[in-house]
Amino acid sequence: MASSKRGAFIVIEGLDKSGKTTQASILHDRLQDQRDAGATAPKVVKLHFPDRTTAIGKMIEAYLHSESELDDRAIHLLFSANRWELASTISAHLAQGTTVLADRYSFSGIAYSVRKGLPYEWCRAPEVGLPAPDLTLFLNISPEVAATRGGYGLERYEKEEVQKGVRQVFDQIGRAVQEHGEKGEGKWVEIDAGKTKEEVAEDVWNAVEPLASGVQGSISGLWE
Ligand code: DGP
Repeated sequence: MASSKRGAFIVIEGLDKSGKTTQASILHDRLQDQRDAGATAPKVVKLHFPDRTTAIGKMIEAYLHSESELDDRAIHLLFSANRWELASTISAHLAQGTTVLADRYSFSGIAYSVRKGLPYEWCRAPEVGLPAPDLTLFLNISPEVAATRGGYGLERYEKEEVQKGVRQVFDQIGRAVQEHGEKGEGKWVEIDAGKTKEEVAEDVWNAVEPLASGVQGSISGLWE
């Protein structure tokens, strides 16, 4: 890896049951294999948001399990704070040349809360300035197909009508990111997540490979 390169920040987004966690794991292993092969490939770390291990993450988990009720704005800010808790860790990894994979990020934050009726700009505001992804892979699946994948669990948002609304907001975010270009938001690539696991993994890899050895330039703040 050239010393001027920093690590790439890659985000995987999508509805519940779109295969994000599976694909993040396959991608992580593939990047790790590259490194194990002795090449000068970057280190790689994988994160999942919400990170349920922190004090804030535990409050989020209680909410998702319907063990607590919170005002829509309060839970929105907790999800955002949960990302801010890890912001400096993400930036440090990237600066050290480590590739960072995140299973969900700010786009989920906006999509799930706008679906509840909160204003888009209000939802976006607390995300501004977080480390900006270089690439967001949106695993695109219809809410109907997602609902057939092993069924939903018991968590708060795992209902087809909720997912339909979330999907609409994701579409709006994707269009906005694609229209604004890459500055401060990174690139948004839609992946057809209705294909087989192996096919999706291949499409994911094709999008990620150009960034797999690191990227040039400093880390920007999201929407800055
Ligand atoms: P997951 O651990 O990826 O299954 O996510 C748990 C649930 O939380 C899932 O239904 C999506 C939702 N979620 C993830 N991130 C956010 C966020 O930032 N805000 C809100 N409101 N919901 C989120």
